Amino acid sequence: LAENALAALHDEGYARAYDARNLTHRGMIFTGGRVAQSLDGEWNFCVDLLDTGLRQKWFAMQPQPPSERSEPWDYDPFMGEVVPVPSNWQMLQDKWYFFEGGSWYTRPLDLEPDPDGRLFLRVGAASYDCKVFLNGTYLGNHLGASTPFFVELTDHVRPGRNWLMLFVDNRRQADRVPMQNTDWFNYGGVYREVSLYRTPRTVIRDLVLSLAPDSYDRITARVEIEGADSARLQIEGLAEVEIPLTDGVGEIEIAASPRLWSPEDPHLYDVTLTAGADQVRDRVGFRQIQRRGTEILLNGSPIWLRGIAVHEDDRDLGKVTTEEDLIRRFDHARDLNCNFMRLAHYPHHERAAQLADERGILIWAEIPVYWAIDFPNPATRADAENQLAELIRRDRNRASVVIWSIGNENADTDARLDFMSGLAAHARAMDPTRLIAAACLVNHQTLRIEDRLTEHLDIIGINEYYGWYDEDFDDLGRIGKNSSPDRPVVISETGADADISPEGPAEGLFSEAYQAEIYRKQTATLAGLDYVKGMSPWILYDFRTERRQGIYQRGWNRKGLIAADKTTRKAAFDILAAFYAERAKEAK
Ligand code: GCB
Repeated sequence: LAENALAALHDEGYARAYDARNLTHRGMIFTGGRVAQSLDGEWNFCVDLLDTGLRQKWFAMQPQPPSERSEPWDYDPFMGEVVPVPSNWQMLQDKWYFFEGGSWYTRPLDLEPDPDGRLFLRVGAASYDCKVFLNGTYLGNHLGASTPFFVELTDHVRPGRNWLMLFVDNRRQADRVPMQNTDWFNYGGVYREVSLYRTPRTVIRDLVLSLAPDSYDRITARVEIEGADSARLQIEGLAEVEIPLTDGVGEIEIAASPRLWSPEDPHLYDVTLTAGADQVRDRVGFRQIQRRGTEILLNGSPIWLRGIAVHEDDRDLGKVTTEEDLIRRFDHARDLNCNFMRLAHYPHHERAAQLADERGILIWAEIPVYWAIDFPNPATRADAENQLAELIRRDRNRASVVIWSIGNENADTDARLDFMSGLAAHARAMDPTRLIAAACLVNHQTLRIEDRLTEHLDIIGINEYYGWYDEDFDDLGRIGKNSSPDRPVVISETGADADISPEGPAEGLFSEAYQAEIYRKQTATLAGLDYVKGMSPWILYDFRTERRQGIYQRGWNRKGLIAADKTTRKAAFDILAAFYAERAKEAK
């Protein structure tokens, strides 16, 4: 081997060069209303299990026709295999189905010189660790599979042809969020949109709008802007104000009584913010969500959450979200008579909450603090906090989003309590206008809701599978009686698998009839518990998961009310729809 190649092989410290975790929520810019240049489409692609590209610095290669090369190349970033972006590689070729590791995405960027402007790259989501290189320079890395991140390219681009490379690594690791063990498929790749944003020197980084706490006649507006002393905010038909800035930050209260957003009347206002030559837009609804004792109040009135849980998963596309898929999902929720949806177990595509805003569906949004993540590890904590901050910053103008959920089924250890109470405080500090929840624990010995985290939350989520994992269905009634929570409980999961394919059983576990019976018994029991203020059964569609390999599962969790084709409804669908119709009538 050539000397430098040998040196690279023996350099076990190579990974440290790419340790910077610098692509965080701090680099975000506000994108609403901006015109993006899409970088979706064909990218050159190569899987790289051994990190050869990082060791040999493939990102620093210069394009060269094969006939002119004097050395053999182990990889050619500039020609060869291409894949579409967005996509998950598992869905593209059989040989990549179980591939977990790093892969390289490369594409040219042809740019005009623009001395007065700034240029930002936005990656909608890349699973899980994404390192960004431009023209051979490493610009940083981002952790987290489901939140967007930005890289400012301004000082790194040259006029004409540039080369952008992303190294995307989906290896499951104990210190990640989530860790190795989950119940959903570990899709890898760049699976949401990639875009370029051009701005003037002045850049609007953030715009946050909401009703002031406890008020119906004052709106709080907070902005973060680089390169301006003031900004002009217009809320169509409601207000037009100047916001003075100190050190790039401005916060004001505006006297205004907006028409309130609600599931019955999901009214949105067109908003424009202008600072210098920069301008952004949004469509924003105004509402209050609060808790009082065991009540959840929307605009001051008690509400019962008629929900359904959903994953981002598709038989053909994996985790890639399309508008058609989202519309079908919301149509199914409407047919179930839902007013609520749990977007489990990680931040979904931002269009989900936008559609929920338009359609009047309340949203539980979540980060993947799932099961036994590495709670004592400060790096894991920093990662979780950043994913939470990225989610909040992305979606906090969505009136539909009423709950930030900070985790799911985590054992009640001291380290977990410290970690998750910290997350709850973090969420409240960033956003005092929403409720905080988590899927908490039941003590199976004492048959009570018992979890030290609950006192840090507004809503106690409970995942319970009485009649399924817990055989004695009547224990649910016992827990109901034994528990006396001082705040609202939402049954964040319940359900049973049903395999409705020809291979599925006619009765007993995994049959459609058994699932239907569980839904009958669950809804009857839960309706009688006065502190239960809603539910989001598990789950709308069957979803892919490596974990489920039983004869009726065959790689799928089959707790869907609808099969993986997203069309065929199981009997339990109508049972839940009827129950919710009844609840909706009672609420009137
Ligand atoms: C749970 C988990 C969810 C699983 C579900 C199941 O409690 O929160 O991620 O998929 O149970 O089907 O077991």
